[in-house]
This record gives sequence, C-alpha cells and structure tokens, in this order.
Amino acid sequence: MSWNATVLTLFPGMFPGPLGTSLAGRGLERGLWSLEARDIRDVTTDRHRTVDDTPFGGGAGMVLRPDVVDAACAAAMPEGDTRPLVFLTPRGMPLRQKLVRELAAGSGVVLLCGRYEGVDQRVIEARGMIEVSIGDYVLSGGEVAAMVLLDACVRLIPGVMGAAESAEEESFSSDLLEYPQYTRPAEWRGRRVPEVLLSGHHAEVARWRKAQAEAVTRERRPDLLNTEQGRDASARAPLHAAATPA
Ligand code: 6GU
Repeated sequence: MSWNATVLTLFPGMFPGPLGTSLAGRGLERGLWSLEARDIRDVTTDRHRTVDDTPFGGGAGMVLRPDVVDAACAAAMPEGDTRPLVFLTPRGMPLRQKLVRELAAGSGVVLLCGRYEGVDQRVIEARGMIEVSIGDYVLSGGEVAAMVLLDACVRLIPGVMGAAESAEEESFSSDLLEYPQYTRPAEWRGRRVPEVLLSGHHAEVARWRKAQAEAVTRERRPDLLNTEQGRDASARAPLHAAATPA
C-alpha cells in the first residue's frame, strides 16, 4: 500500500524531472510512492488530437475542452478511485502545509496541469476538482506547480525522510519561520557564531531560537502571526484571505 500520484499533462516528458532525484527519487525507487504521468492528448480520437478550442465570449488564448479533460480523468481514475483530484491553477486556493499534510495522509492524488488560458469551468465543477495555486505569480503551466505539491507531500510519507524528526518541526509546522542555523568553523571571515549556541545551555539555546524565529517572522511574514499586526498584513492580502478554506 503506497502513495500514488497520477499527473494529467500535455507534457508528460517533464516528469519525474527533479522528483526522480534526491529524497523523492529514492522514495520512488524504494516503492514508497509512485508517479504516473499521463498525456491528456492520448484520450483524443480526432486526426489532429485536439485538446483545446477558442474561448466563448472571445479573448486571447485557448481553453482545454471539458470532454477531453473528463475523458483524461476517467482514464486515469479506475472505478472506486477515491484520490482527490487537484487542478493546478493560479486561480486556486493557496497551497499551505495544512493541505499538504491532508493530501500526504491519504492514498495519493490526481493532478491536472493546466496550460493555455485555462480549463472549461464545467468539468472543474462536474469532477469536484480542488483548485490549488502555489503562489501569487504566473507560471506558464501547472507542471512545475504539480512538482512543488508532490515534493511537499512526498517528504511527509513515512520512510521517505531519513532522520524523520526534521520533517514536521520546520517552518510552517510551528507557524513560524525557521531560526538561523550555524556550523563549524565557529569564526568565519571575522563572523562569530552566536555565543549562546556554543554555551551548551540547552534551555538558553531553545529560548534564543524561539526569539529568533519570532523576530524573523515579524520582519518577513507578519501575516503568519496571530497578532493585530499579523491580521492587518493578512487583510492586505485579499487573494489569500478570500481563498482560505474553512
Ligand atoms: Cl498552480 N499554475 C500556474 N500556471 N501558475 C501558477 C500556479 C499554478 N500557482 C502559481 N502560479
């Protein structure tokens, strides 16, 4: 019983890509998870293998046809496949660690990668797709976003991370950014490692790290803090606020 990812894409050759190396790649080789990239074009039946058409109402670009996307979903998901179907789109709800944890705890995911201007809204609704974005910028397609989502999930699968303690102790699990890390040498180009870290006082080290984590979070990501300042910062980001699931 492993975690199974299916990716629906017009560019199956992009996979596994970086997911075939490092931690994720070793997990793939060891059968801890699986990855199947399916070409959306393979479900077409016409001579030109057409997947898209012009948008009703006019405008630039092309839209993926609902019948083609539906057939690709049907072909990828056998009867009784309960995996969530995620559509990667800049219009989606922001990807957060909470969703990553939920997806990683299930049996896997089916990921639909958009290209062109979009996907016909009717098949998104008919298939109950979860629309997810990886941030407030525009990529040329959902494939790199799918890799980001998969990397985030796969590292939480039991056995994938070597020293498993580090996985959930990090940034976005404590809702704070990470404190800074140092290693040898204790002095480098005239820069000393903070003395407290050399002191051997574990309680003091823990206190210092917490203060550092809070300071860097206040400075860079006040929206992560449950403070008046943090709530103001969140309110300034309406895309995040509006798309946050209940
Ligand atoms: Cl999921 N897709 C695309 N094309 N652009 C994005 C994105 C997804 N998330 C942020 N930008």
